[in-house]
This record gives sequence, structure tokens and C-alpha cells, in this order.
Amino acid sequence: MKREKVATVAAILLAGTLLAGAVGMASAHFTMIFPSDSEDTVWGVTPEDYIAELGDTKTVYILWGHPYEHISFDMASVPKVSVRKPDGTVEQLTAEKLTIDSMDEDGNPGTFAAYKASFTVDQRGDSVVAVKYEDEGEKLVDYVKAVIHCGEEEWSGWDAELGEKAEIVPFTRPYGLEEGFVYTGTALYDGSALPDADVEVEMYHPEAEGVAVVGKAGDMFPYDPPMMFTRVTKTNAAGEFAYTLDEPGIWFVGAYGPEVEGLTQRSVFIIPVLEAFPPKAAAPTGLEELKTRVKALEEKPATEKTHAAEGAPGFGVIPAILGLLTVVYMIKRKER
Ligand SMILES: [Cu+2]
Repeated sequence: MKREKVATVAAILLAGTLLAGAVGMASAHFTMIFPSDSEDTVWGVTPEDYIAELGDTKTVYILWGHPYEHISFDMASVPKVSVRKPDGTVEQLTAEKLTIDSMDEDGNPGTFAAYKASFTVDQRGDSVVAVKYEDEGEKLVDYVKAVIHCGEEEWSGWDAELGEKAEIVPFTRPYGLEEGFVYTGTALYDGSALPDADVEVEMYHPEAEGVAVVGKAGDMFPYDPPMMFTRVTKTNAAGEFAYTLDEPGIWFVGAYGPEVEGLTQRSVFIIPVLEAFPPKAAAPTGLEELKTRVKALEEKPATEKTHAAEGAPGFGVIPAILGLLTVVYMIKRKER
């Protein structure tokens, strides 16, 4: 069983690598803002990385690539980075260049140009990190926001409008969200609602998970795998949109605005999504308990036989076993 599983995973990984290499599949480019203690742990980003304690120095890594597939590209220009503190003051941060290990479009390992910036969390509430990144090759300007939350019940600042050229202002507080929650917001351009715009929604994967899931999508949806990587919705006339973030992880929502001097102006919001709370039970304990009880009953007739001479030989046990087996069968069916 275990060996089978390993073989399956290997096959998926191989299929994924071949597929990604052969088809050169593409989903959406995104500018990623991943908080981390070091560049060695940046790809293991979790929702908790977007939480800070008062006095923390928070370093955010700024990366460019396809989050879903874990594909990286070099950043072609220096991003402009700032943080809006809970009291409304805006601090410009210095973006420091570095290289980071990742995977290219063909599935080969490589190092890629990225940036990082740090700030001190000196106020309780929400610090909004804003990054503007221009990529001539992709003909795109990204205006990205991510929220660093600090302090119990200090839920202020996350919905701040920064006055960026392109900007998403959320209706839904972007932390304390679980898988399956709906994320809503308004896309703005030049301070006004951005109507009828494409909104792309995509979740980040660490490398192994990304390769595996891309391979799986290729197997299951060979006619259009990227339709599973990048989901699409639209803004209404008031610039509003909604989308269900159905898995735990780091999500990207990007609204496509107009083209200015050949560059599409896009607003992006990054949303960390937690696992379901309260946590789901690891194993169906009810089923295990039923199995144990069935086993006990099955062993019972053997002992009952010794009392056969005394009269009715435990006939009631048989229907009891049948009844329990039916329950087990139904539970198993439900699990599928
Ligand atoms: Cu892309």
C-alpha cells in the first residue's frame, strides 16, 4: 500500500514535470509578498507569517512568478515598497535585491532576482504593505497589497484606501479567514470603481505540491489545465467582486485595469487562508469504534455455543451483526 502510494506520487511528479516542460503551461504572473525570517524559509510561507507581535521586525520578500505552479521569473525592475501603519502614516521602505532558489518555466532549478524590505511593527493594528512593480516583458504594472496584523481585536487598517493608481479595497477582513470563506472587495482605478474588469484568483503552492497538482490537472483536464490554476471572475458596475477561497494557503486576487503606455495596470490583494476551524477530526473515530464492536460480536457466537445446551443459542447476535455491518457499509458509502 505504502509503496503504491510512493509510486503514484512519483508518477504524478514525473507527469507534472513532463507536462510543464512539454506544454510550457502558463497561468497568471503575480507579484508575491511573502513575509519570512530568511530566504531559506520564504517558500514555506504560511498564514501565520502575516501575523506580527508589537516590536517585531518584519521582512517581506517580493517575488515574481506563477504562484500556483511555483514557477519563478527574474524581477526586471526595482519594486517600490511602502507600509501604511494603523494610524495612517506611510513609511517608504528600501527594497534590497537578492537571488532566491526556485524553479523556472521548464521545471529546472535556478536562482532568480527578487527583493526584500523590512519594517518595525511599532503599532497595534493592521500594517498594509504596498508594492508597485513594473514588468516591461509582461507589459504589466502590479499594485499589490498584503496586510500584517498585530494585536488581539486590533482589527483596524486592513480596509484602508492608500490612493494607489490601481487598488483593491476589501470588504472582507483579510485575516481570520478559513478555507471555503468568500472574499469580497472593490477594485478601484484612479480612485474610482473599476467596472466589468477581469479578476484572476490563484493560490500559491510550495514546489513539490505545485508540480504534483499541475500534473494532476494535466491528467484530469488535458483540454485546459490552466483553467484550474487561475480562476476568473469579474467586477460588477460598482467595481465589486466576490470569490470563494476554497483551500487553505496564500491566495492572490488581481483585477485588470486599463492599459497605460502599453502597460496593463493591475491591482492585487494577497489573502492568507487558514485551515477549517475547529479542526476536522483526523480519523472517522465513529467508524473505528463500530468495527471494534462488530469484531467483538463476531467472536461472541463461539462462546455462546458452549451454552447451547441451556436453550436459545444467541440467535439475537446474528441480526445485531447484520445491523452493524449495514451501518458500517452506509458510513463507508457516505465517505466516498
Ligand atoms: Cu504568467
